[in-house]
Amino acid sequence: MTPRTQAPAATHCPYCALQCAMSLSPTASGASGPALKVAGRDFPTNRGGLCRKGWTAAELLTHPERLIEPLLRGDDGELRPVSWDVALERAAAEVRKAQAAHGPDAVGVFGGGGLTNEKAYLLGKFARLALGTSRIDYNGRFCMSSAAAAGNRAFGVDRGLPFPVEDLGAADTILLLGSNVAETMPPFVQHLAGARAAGGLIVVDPRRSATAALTADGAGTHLAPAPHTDLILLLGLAHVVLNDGLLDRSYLARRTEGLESVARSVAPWWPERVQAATGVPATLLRETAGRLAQSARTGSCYILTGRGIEQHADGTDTVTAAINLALLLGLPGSARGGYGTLTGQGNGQGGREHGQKSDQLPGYRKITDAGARAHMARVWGVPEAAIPGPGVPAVELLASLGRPASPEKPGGVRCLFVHGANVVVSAPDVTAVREGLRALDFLVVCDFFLSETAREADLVLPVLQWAEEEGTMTNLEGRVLRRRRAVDPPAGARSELWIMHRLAALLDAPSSFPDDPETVFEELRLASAGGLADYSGITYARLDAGEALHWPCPDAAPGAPPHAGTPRLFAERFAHPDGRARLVAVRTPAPLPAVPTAGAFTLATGRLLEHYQSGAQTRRVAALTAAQPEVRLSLHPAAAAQLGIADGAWVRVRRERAVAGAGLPGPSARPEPVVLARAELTSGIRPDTVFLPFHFPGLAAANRVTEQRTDPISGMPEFKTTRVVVEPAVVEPAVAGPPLLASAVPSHREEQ
Ligand SMILES: Nc1nc2c(c(=O)[nH]1)N[C@H]1C(S)=C(S)[C@@H](COP(=O)(O)OP(=O)(O)OC[C@H]3O[C@@H](n4cnc5c(=O)[nH]c(N)nc54)[C@H](O)[C@@H]3O)O[C@H]1N2
Ligand SMILES: Nc1nc2c(c(=O)[nH]1)N[C@H]1C(S)=C(S)[C@@H](COP(=O)(O)OP(=O)(O)OC[C@H]3O[C@@H](n4cnc5c(=O)[nH]c(N)nc54)[C@H](O)[C@@H]3O)O[C@H]1N2
Ligand code: SF4
Ligand SMILES: [Mo]
Repeated sequence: MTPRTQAPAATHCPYCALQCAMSLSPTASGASGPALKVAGRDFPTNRGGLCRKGWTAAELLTHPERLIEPLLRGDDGELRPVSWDVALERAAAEVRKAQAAHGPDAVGVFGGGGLTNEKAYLLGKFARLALGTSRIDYNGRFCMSSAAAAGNRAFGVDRGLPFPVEDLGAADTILLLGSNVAETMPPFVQHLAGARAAGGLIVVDPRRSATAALTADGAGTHLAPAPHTDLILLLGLAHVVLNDGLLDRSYLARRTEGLESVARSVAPWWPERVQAATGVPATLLRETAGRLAQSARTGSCYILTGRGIEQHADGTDTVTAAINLALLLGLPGSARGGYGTLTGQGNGQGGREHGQKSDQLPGYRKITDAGARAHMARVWGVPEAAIPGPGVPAVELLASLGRPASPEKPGGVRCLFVHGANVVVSAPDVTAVREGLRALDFLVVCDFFLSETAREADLVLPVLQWAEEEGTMTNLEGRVLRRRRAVDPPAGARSELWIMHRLAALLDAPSSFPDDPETVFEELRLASAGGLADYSGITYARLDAGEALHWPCPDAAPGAPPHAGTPRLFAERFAHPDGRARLVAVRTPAPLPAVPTAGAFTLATGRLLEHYQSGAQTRRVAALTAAQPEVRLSLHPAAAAQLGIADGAWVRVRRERAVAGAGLPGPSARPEPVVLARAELTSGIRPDTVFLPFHFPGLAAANRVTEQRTDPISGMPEFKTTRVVVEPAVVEPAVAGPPLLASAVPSHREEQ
């Protein structure tokens, strides 16, 4: 690793969507080569602050497990180094073979919300034009799809925060639903200071999370509904607002459609009935609605959502209910507050705009829209018919891997390219996902570490890390930022733009695939021009000059001053053709069945401060792994006592229905997978609920028990509510490596 210059590079953290600003400066050589020193940099989202993941991010640049040459699986099953020429020629040959035998859609692409805008854009183009497949989707489907669908439905556009983060400082009330920012975006907590000082931070979480704990000492209120009852809670709050006349009638008349149907739909949800369904006391519900309305009238009030209420099979409707409440209070687009969702991945916002989604073309255009197709055909210089139609969302794509054609279903993907996702840990029902990957004819994984998914690959291509590449990212407020190269990459690694450039040439692609980030961005500008997410007025030069540019930022007419970007959307109008927002009445969910047996719980999953996502990166940072070495199941002491489970004891967690014998075992009659974890007793969780972080692989993977059930509108999997049974487990300590379950169980194949 060679530092580019002695001057610090002004860049942003590689991990989450807060995109904290940092500077990287070279230091004296360490044991594994020259290292970079990380320092926080002043910026509106982080104001110089970083979390532990950010502080340690540069360690991974010189990590001994870093991939530095392409690896190809031999006939003996071993991955061995090969040259780039051999690697790429093989990949191209496998593409041709799969498509000759099974048609263009036999090749698939799985992208990621951590990719730069340039990579995300080129990956969508690569799938459609170089591979000619419709089968592309990405891990953002697991992340932002419900909030995006709800935002599009209500506002006609999906930008996570339609206002700058710093606006939250003025709030005296913030309702934070299913978000644990104290662990998932620690520097964000400073933006809650105003609301906390006013006693108005209201956190909705079935756990007393680190964020819920911020409401202590008069700073606010923690509401702990049963998991998956947020929709009812929100209907109840809307009921009180309507019933007590707390709505903003003039705003609703001027700026919205749909009040009557929403009023009808919330009428049956009076507070006592909501209390019975959610466990939140009716008095607290009335107080909360009153406080929200009071500050919407006289102060400043925001409603924010996170994955806790979004990652459900009715996540789109739940977010819609949150937006309905915000609209009833007159907040979106007003100077007195707003609604927003807290985007998760580093480029979770940009990654969902440029064509990685199965139904999307760049500029947040619909792939089924004739005008959008004609526009993209012009930009790409191809006939419109060369652009495939819509593909399928991520869970369906993964379920199709290796599937032979049948009278009911077309054949599935036989050759898959993965760019920036570790689905063997992070997708729902990982046992089925692993089976799908093994049923493929050929799997190509681009990564800089041998992630659990890369371990399954036939070909692993080593790519660049954040501090080694140029590009742009779009943060949670829709602001476009520059990622800057601070060090030279290891000799054997290549940029993904270069990989696509080379493969496109080998596949005789009909359009150009530049490998220079700025050239790709210039094309992205043209592609996005006139779309909802319009970047055409943004240039590297403007970003490098320090301009704060939030999309939409259209290119100015010749001679006119450049567009200043749009930090605040909706001030004048919403993005629907008539300018009005839509209130949408939502269906009420069927109540969860009552807990029938001892040991049955609702499993919620989520995150720990120290680990990022599948843990492919943070489990390789010594300080982070030392702080959180293994998976722990949070369990209430009263529930633990009933089951005879002590703090620190091993437990196994399995899907409830497998025990009850209802339905499963599944297609291969394999034993139902279980998760093995140590119990961590805490009174900070409801006695009917348990919690697992999803950062760990093998038997510790929470997603062994989650299911492939998805939201019908967004395709979002149900990550946050799984009915499980928890039992004490007998564990044999392994000689080396993770422990093994002594009593029966693990599934049919090696799982570590
Ligand atoms: N440390 C760390 N930070 C991260 C990430 C990471 O992996 N690690 N990932 C980034 C990404 S991609 C994302 S998407 C964000 C996610 O950020 P968050 O949305 O804050 O993260 P989660 O922990 O998934 O879920 C938040 C909370 O939802 C609660 N919850 C679970 N089920 C329910 C429910 O039914 N109702 C309600 N009201 N709450 C529920 C959980 O108890 C949890 O405290 O974080 C980003 N930042
Ligand atoms: N049970 C449960 N499951 C969940 C969630 C949950 O709350 N509960 N949350 C879901 C959410 S919100 C998300 S976002 C997903 C995320 O889940 P994943 O997609 O698994 O996320 P990461 O662990 O970030 O995986 C990214 C992989 O790509 C690599 N990588 C990083 N940057 C790049 C790059 O620029 N190019 C390439 N080629 N590779 C790169 C990393 O080394 C890593 O191996 O997990 C989802 N899964
Ligand atoms: S909060 Fe997110 S962006 Fe900021 S340092 Fe931590 S991981 Fe990085
Ligand atoms: Mo996410």
